Amino acid sequence: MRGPAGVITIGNDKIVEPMRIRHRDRGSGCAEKDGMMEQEYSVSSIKVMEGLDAVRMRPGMYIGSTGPQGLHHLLWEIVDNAVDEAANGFANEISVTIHRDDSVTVTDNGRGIPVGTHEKLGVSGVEVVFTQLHAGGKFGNDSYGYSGGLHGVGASVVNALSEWVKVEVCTQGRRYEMSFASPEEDGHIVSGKVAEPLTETGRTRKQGTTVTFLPDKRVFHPTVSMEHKTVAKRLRELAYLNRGVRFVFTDERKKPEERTVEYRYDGGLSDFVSYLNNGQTPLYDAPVHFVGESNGIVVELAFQHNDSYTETLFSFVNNISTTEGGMHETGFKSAYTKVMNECARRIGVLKDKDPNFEGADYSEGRTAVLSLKMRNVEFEGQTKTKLGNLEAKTAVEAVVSECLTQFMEDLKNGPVAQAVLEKAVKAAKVREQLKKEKKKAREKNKLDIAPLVGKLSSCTGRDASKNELFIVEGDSAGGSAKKGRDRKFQAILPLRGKPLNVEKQREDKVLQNEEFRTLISALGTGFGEDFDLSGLKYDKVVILSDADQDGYHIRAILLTFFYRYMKPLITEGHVYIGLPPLYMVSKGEKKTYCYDDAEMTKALRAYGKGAKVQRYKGLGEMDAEQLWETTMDPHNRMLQRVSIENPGEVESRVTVLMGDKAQPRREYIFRNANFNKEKTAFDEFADKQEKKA
Ligand code: TTJ
Repeated sequence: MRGPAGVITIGNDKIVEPMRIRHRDRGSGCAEKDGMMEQEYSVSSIKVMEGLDAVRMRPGMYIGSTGPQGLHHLLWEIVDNAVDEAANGFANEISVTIHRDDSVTVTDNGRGIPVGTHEKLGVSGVEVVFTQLHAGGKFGNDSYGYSGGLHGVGASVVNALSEWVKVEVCTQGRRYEMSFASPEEDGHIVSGKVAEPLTETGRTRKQGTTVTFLPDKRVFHPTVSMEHKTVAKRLRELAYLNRGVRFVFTDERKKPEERTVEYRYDGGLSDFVSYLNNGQTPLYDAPVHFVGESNGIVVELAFQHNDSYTETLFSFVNNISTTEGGMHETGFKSAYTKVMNECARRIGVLKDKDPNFEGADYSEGRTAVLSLKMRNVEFEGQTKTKLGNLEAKTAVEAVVSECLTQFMEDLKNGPVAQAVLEKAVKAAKVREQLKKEKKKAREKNKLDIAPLVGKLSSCTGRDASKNELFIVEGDSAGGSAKKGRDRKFQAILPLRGKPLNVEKQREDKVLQNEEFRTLISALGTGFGEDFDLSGLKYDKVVILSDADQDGYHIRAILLTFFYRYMKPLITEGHVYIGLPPLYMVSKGEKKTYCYDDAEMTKALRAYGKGAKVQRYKGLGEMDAEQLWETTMDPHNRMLQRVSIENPGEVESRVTVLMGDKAQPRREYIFRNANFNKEKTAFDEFADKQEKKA
């Protein structure tokens, strides 16, 4: 960072600087003298890349969707061009008008799209901007300090997806007009064709660009009518982000008295923060606000604390909202915490022996807006609204460190420093208190849990590496399991009814649930943060539930419980699903257990005449011997081991592997027939985890 020169203003003072942001890093930055304009940004500096039909073919690739969002995107593409002109200091008024026929007009009072002829292409700048994909000053030149990321280059995209476009440019005393249209010719649509070439239509004292377009009904569904609220909200936001620029929004569909709204905020982000804090009680009278520059990145920040406990942070990069956060937010928080801790020590709020306050202590009740202007933006994340550029973190850290330190060291800002630190002191106290209470609660629960083993039928063997715990659905199946088991190494825990679905509960509620407490105490591992695998008293924990919806649900709940509170139990491979057969086919003394319909049909055929089928609707229908034979006997049974496949991919896609000594044929049948046929508890579980992640 190049010293305090980058700082435009700081603190509670009203900002009176001109709106122009200069980019000192590049020799060929924005023009500072009007006379330089032509050299700085000539028609030939526009590079050409692609044709328009591609846009018609695949609108989604360019504007995301052909629904309402895509429709509004058209407007933002145009508005961004005007905002760029304003942000670089060449315009201070932008108006947007929605007409009754759903066409929209955007006007600025900037320099005007070039009307001269493009060197290589031999057509006017206006034509290049509206007919060449990716044309615009944003690629390969320095006429603008930054560009709006994916935005602001799409005038040609708008043309391609509009029924018609009209452009008017006023510059150097003359008015020019041009229009485009997308007519249907020979059964297919010609996108964005020149309808009337660029013509000088008179003299004028005005300056600027006016673009009117009608979104194409053949592209957008269900409507080409833009929503008042959406447009108003974005224009207001842009007004906050572009201090001093006047945005005039007219909606001709409204009653005359509601037709026009104006947004202009000379305080910029300060005003934005005040607006967000509206209805709250601020802890000091005006937002802290500064702008700085580091390494070609312009960083602007405003914040103000209120007496609530919630943090509000809005961040933007090139006027685009970064709702998923990213590097700039990371840099802001780390620098903020560092500076405030230094401040706390200097003032003596923190003594030598005290630990630092944490980021969360400072963010309570803090409303902040962070806005960056930079080049080569990389958006990441699920909705591409997370800033990925590492240099943004460095730049924000540099600017915030310097500006915030300077601000906090200034004696006249003492009240702000005091309010911020007082808030942090309280927050840290509450945090410590909560930590203690949580610890106490956990210890209390540990004690409470000890005697709760009543329902468990434990095994006699003491070798944990051989022992198995069967969690069995229902008392009657539990009874059979108790009778049928090998008590040397098999313990039975019957579950009555459905256990609590832990996903919907807080930890303390889960602990009050008797089924889970019994389970936790039976396993001997503790749970949650205190989980300790070395205490595990069973090598295998087998869930035995019916092959019906209820059974699947119980399974899903138990797995979720293990996943949330005893994850290593799953990752270390101790959790299994017991698989009881669905049918028994018998004839006289002979019998075969079948695990799906195909197997059953095959057995029936093999036995021939006189064969009988019994269908097991639930575990309860099997007697003790049958349950042992089919589901519990290690030599015969089928178990699935539960594991988490590829934790990096999704937090937890739970996969089921065939385990134990099951016969390969059965494995095959199971994997290919049984599980693929219907949505299982595992799928439900995995779905849920996926959704959560
Ligand atoms: C071009 O080179 C001379 C100085 O101005 C540059 C320019 O393109 N300025 C400009 C473009 N101002 N406003 C626009 C613009 C405004 C709207 C509403 C729509 C479009 C596509 C561009």
